[in-house]
Amino acid sequence: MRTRIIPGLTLAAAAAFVLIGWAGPKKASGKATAKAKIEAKSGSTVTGKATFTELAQGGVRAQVHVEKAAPGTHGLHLHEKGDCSDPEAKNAGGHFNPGGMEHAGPMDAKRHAGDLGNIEVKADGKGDLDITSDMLTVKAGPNSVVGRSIVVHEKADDFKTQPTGNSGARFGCGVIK
Ligand SMILES: [Cu+2]
Ligand SMILES: [Zn+2]
Repeated sequence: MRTRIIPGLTLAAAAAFVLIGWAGPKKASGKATAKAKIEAKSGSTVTGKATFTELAQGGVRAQVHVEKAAPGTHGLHLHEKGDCSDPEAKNAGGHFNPGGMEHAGPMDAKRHAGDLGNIEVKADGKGDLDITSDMLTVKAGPNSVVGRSIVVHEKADDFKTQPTGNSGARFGCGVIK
């Protein structure tokens, strides 16, 4: 009995997933997720990836993974321009700041929309950050992450120093598409 029902349910679930996927946020916004591939800059070896997912209740979940990074704490921001072509990622511009706020930490109500805080890199050179932001969207609009860049820094973000958090060189950069 069970073995008969389960394949049927699985098929139904798969069909429902496809239908919801087509009729849901993807159609309304054009896109429900965006991604970035992080490349090494400024003589570093860091690589990685980031996925941005539009949440049903609003806001965006950002999942970031880095490798070959120096163990420790590294500032992580979205920068204004989706341009990582410069060897030091200078073309990425400043922190993404559509609200005209001061630089701060990711838990501060007043902050740059691009202030994702810090990512912790372990002894093996790998680090992960999974964070939700109510100041970002994937869908088109002034706060959309698409067309911006994600930047991993040399040093920790102190959440205070204006306008960068004093996190040093741009060690990794990826254009968000
Ligand atoms: Cu930055
Ligand atoms: Zn900032």
